[in-house]
Amino acid sequence: MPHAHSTADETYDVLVIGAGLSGICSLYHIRQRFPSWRVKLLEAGDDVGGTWYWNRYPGCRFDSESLSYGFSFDKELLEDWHWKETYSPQPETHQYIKHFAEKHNLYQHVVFNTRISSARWSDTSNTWTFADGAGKEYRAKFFISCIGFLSSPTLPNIPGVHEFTGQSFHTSRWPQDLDINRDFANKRIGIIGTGATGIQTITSISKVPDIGSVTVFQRTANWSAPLRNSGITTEQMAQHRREYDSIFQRCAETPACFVHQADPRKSLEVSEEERLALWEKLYNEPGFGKWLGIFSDTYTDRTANEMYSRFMADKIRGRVHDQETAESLIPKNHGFGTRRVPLDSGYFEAYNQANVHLVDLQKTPLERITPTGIATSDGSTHELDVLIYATGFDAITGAFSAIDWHAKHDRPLIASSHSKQGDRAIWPDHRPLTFLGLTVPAMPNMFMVLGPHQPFGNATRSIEHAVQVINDLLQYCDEKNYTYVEATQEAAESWTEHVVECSNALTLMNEVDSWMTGVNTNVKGKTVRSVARYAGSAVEFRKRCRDVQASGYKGLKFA
Ligand code: N01
Repeated sequence: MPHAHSTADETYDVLVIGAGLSGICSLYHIRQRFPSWRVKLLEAGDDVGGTWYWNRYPGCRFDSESLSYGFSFDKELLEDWHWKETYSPQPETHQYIKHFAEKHNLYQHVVFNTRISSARWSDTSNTWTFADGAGKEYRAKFFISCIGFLSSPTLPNIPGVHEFTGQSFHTSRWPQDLDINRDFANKRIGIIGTGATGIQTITSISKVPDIGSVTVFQRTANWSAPLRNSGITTEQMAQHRREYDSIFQRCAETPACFVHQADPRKSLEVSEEERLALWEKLYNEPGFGKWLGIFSDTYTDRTANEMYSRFMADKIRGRVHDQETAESLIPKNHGFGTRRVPLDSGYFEAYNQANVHLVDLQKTPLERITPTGIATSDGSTHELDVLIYATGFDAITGAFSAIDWHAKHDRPLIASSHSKQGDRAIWPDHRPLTFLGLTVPAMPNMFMVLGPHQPFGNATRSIEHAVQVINDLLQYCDEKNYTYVEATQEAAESWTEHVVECSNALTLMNEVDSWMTGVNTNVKGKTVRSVARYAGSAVEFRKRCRDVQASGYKGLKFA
């Protein structure tokens, strides 16, 4: 633990860590429900927004419907806010979160530029003490972790990453004052990574009128399909406002809280004509339907998945002129939808430009970053002026690993660079152990929003639910005068077992390495697959939370 320059002189009732949607939503509801409580929110950045604050790369936007993403409890804001696009771009979403925070006077409760580096539990006072990088301390009875599951960026684990002398940065650390139309003119841009972020970034940068060249370094080809975004006029927005109730109701009924629901039929139950008709219809519609709205067996039945993957591969062939490039862009090692599918706005067409080049790292792997570019195994060096790392995140556990945890009995949460005591870690091998994804044994008085083992999907919908469950539990503690709540080891083991069982249903997804299955070549120790999220549907998750609540919080111990 770093030396503290100052001592916590105040004990907060609740500390929230992280000012993204989760943190802002938590802060709002705690202020509403416990007006007299001392509450603070600590945030590493200099504004609210979280994901939508940090990810300012060009092209960053929702690929779930804007209308399904706002806070459903703020009816006034739903009435006022005009989503300008069906899939909102990052600046607009960031503005939405800032506006919400301003409207509810939340800024005054946030301490910005404060990155927590250590946390220590005290059994004597039943409090947590947090220290930031400068050694300033904050003490709290309860804390809510809102630190995000895709918030800890990673750079490639290859030689020379810090040797490049041109401009280089990770997409989630995009320079705020960079204007691509001005600053990228006539520049040779290199991008490593073709996940959802890489695809959005590459598409946007390739459209810069005076761009010199764009060279994409692709290790794994990624499926993608057209987003089909469009603007929302004032008249349309007025109509949409009348639909909010039914939109949120639909989200409440689907497994991942999106508006899309799988077609209950199996792929081979219908004629080829009917099958193609559904696929074509969904392909031509906006949004995730083409991932989540198709036949129910597409991600469990290998033949069904292969058929749909062939359909999608042909779509890529139709979008890319050079068929050798098209073949490099079509995934061969995983079927459509077995990794998180990005939706694009002209990604594959970008490769039809003479100044956009694809380097297929399956054929010529990266050797090293040099001061002037990237060297690949065929002996070439790709000379670059700007190098962009769209290389993703130390997902799920990364933001936790960045903190030096001293939980009950001084146990580390994760074996990490901070702590060599791997065998005592609560999450050995980066494998989470949680109760309902909301709390962790040996971490008393700690709650997580969008923590591991919660359902992921439409983030705002999951956040609202988790915040409500946590607030109910805080109220229960308050009413009973409990100052201590902790998940039992048995309850956490049983929940984690259930999470793993549910994930077994995702047969084809489980065979693929990705951030969702916990593998990351850039992070030491993340070589073994683990289960990140609750795959048993958000509907079932909410039911299980209700059951625990109704049982008087069986699985938690109080004092
Ligand atoms: O990260 P990723 P992301 N050498 O991990 C490559 C959400 N999101 O930031 O596939 C070479 O998916 C890596 O290659 P490989 C969404 O949930 C949402 O793009 O590991 N390449 C991959 O191509 C998404 O899933 C939106 O072989 C290396 C890429 O970098 C999640 O965030 C928009 C490498 C990383 O892809 C993460 O997306 C954007 C190396 N050493 C993101 N290391 C919305 O639209 C990594 N790569 C809402």
